[in-house]
Amino acid sequence: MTAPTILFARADGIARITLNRPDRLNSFNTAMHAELREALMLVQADASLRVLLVTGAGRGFCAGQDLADRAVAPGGAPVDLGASIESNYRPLVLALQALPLPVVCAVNGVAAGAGANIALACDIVIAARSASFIQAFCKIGLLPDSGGTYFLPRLIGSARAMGLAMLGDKLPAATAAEWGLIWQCVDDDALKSTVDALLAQLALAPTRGLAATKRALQASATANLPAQLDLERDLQRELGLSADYREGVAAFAAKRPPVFTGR
Ligand code: T3D
Repeated sequence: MTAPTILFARADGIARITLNRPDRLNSFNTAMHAELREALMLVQADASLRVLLVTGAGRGFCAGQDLADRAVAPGGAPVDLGASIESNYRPLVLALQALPLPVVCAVNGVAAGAGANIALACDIVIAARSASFIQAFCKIGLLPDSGGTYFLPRLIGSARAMGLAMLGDKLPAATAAEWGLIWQCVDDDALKSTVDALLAQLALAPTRGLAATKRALQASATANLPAQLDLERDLQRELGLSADYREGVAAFAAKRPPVFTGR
């Protein structure tokens, strides 16, 4: 029996996905894409979940596409990479972005190629100090995919995006945090406790409000100010009817901590 390419667990409102091909630095093969897709569908359908964690097993986070599945010797039969992106990477990025709950990515080691950009598609990225981000695509004649050309310039500006994408240099986690590519870089031995505390916090947060926040911040990438103000109005109207808003205001008035249910 082959080992699962991802590990998936759910408890106390927290879903955890661990990419699980450590001997290949958790690079993506077809099976891993399929198992990941299925897990994300389960997360999407489970209303009890309040937060999702994505991380990697072993010393790496994810080294992008498994290049052992791309035996394209010069002169050999070509591979349709567009089909691979259409059926695997594009739906994965869109699924992570569309989940109506916060997605935390714990980058435990090197994140290269699509692995780096899948991390950036998550909402809050925390990396271990020994981790790094590599836009490895240019080393094999490709361009950054999985949203790399979208996320990079928005997060760190065109100059840094261009440099990373064209040179494929290893960006240490500390520099990634300094540049604003990720939320936080922590010492390796603090990664687990930091992430666990964050997950516990988000599992008790007003999930609908966070989902609306995520949606509005994503929309701002392409919206003008009037459109963004309209979206804020519409989402705030919905949140004003939520149980968590009532609880938040009641708790404030009573000078007690709120007990949010995610509804
Ligand atoms: O194809 C499509 O569908 C289109 C979409 C493409 C998306 C992409 O992601 S393209 C980019 C693919 N990824 C890469 O080009 C990165 C390749 N890997 C590396 O450059 C290096 O492995 C790292 C910089 C990530 C880490 O280096 P290092 O020195 O820490 O580790 P290593 O020794 O290179 O790797 C450890 C093992 O993992 C090694 O196997 P071995 O020698 O112990 O048997 C290595 O071959 C394997 N490995 C690492 N990355 C991949 C991989 N095996 C298959 N595919 C990989 N991407």
